[in-house]
Amino acid sequence: MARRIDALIVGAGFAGLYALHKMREIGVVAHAFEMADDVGGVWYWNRYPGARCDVESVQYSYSFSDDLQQEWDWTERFAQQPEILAYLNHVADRFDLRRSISFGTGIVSAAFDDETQLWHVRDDKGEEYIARYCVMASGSLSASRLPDLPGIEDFDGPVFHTGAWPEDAPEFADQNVAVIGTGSSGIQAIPQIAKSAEHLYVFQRTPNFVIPARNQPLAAETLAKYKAEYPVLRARAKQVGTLYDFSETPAFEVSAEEREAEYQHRWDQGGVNFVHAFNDIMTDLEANQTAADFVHARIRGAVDDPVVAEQLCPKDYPLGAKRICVGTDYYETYNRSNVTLVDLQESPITQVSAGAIETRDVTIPIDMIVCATGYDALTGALARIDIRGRGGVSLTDKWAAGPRNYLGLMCVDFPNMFFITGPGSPSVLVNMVVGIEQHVDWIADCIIHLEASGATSMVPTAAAESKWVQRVNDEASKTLFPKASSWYLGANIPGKPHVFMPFVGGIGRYRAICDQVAADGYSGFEISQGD
Ligand code: N01
Repeated sequence: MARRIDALIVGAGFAGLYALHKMREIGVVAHAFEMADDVGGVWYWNRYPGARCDVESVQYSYSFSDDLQQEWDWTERFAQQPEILAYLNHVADRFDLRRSISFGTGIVSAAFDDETQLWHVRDDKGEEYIARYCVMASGSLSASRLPDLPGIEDFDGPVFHTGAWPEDAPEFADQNVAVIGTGSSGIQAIPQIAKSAEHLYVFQRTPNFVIPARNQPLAAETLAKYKAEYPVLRARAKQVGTLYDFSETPAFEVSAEEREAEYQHRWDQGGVNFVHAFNDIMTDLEANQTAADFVHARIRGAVDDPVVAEQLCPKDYPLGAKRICVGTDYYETYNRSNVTLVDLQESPITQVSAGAIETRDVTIPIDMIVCATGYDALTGALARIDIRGRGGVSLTDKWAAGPRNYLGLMCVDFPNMFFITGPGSPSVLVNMVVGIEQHVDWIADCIIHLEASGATSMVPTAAAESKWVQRVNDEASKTLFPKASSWYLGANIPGKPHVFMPFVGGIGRYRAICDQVAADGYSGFEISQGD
């Protein structure tokens, strides 16, 4: 017999855990389903060497409980994966969440019953559940993607994806290792693997801009200061996401020397703060070029071989239009005698054989392949579930030409199904934890409203949805973001429609819009009352 749940939550990462806690807090019977054997979401799976967050640990953490933020001691400026995973385990224990999570259980389908206005959900063990609400906390960057390389099935060594890294870490010593991909994951893994591999070959299709992390242990006084100032810092983070030093000055309003000094200052500080040196870097191509030129000069200064340095300089897209990367000793790693950069733009991969990767010009003996090839971002995890709304309409069909929803939160024909940090919301463009808390709090208020008014379902109107989709597009087109073939646009997935998915207007504006919608009695939504 199908088990009845008020709110069914898919995923037990940052989003699923907080959603579960919040649902309990508002008195809703909730249960979460998690494919992995434990909590953590992407931080469970991304155990690759060097994995760490590029948002400062004191900010990449929950704000919903002051006791939690006071009792947890971060040890580094940018936390490593094991520390973030330990934190999420602590949260799960501290708030007694595990008893409401089914681990090792994937949700495979969810179908809305038009008559009962309830969701019928099935897991991969064939169990069925009936839920009033579905909260999709399945992750924005969780559907990992292996590259379609000819002959890869014939390779006789191990093939790993950074986003599905085995718990028993592979040994790189005496191995010729290939890393394919130079996004955030590859950039973190490459310097670590280089330290022990016999030889590391980095297969680069597109170079990325890599800003030094300047990671360091978090001094006790710094941590204490953060904790003391949390009320102010968290309130500000609700408006801006991560607390960067956002400049209000356009790049050409200062002299070339001042610009250079500002870039140098931020480069020395480390981290994504670099991108906010001037307020028009993401809107004005010429301003952007000044930042790109600065990074190119740093690359040329760091890499001994001038040919390799040029291959590492991104020149085909604006800085920041692909997710900026933050690394440690990334460029310097190419000065090691056991590291070779293979530029796939000059010589693409033609074949993988049992013990080698062949490019157009060379055959490279390889023992192990590490794919740092990214994700089917924002929609991939949802597409793996057969989701059918009113009248049996499938979410995959509805989104065939690109994701459509209202506020990034809900879709026409999919009543009572909430998406967390999905397309159409600030999502991956802001501190994910801040985005998650905003979404979950809004959803909780919405459910309180629905329950109090005896409503059975809520769904956006077609007009509100269309207007929001247009707005997301319009906001993106004012920026340089669409000028790169990035996963923001779905460009990394063959056949995926090229639509800029996140809302670029910022978390503060987004929050105000969502709050206004709620204050207006959930304007843009149709709410159905029970019989
Ligand atoms: O994935 P990516 P990622 N042959 O898609 C290449 C977050 N994150 O896992 O650009 C050869 O960015 C592809 O090349 P190209 C963060 O938001 C955060 O690194 O398509 N190459 C690219 O170089 C990040 O942005 C953290 O030409 C192929 C790479 O693989 C997001 O996750 C850490 C290929 C994929 O880069 C995703 O990052 C890690 C092929 N067939 C991740 N297919 C931190 O917090 C793909 N590529 C620091």
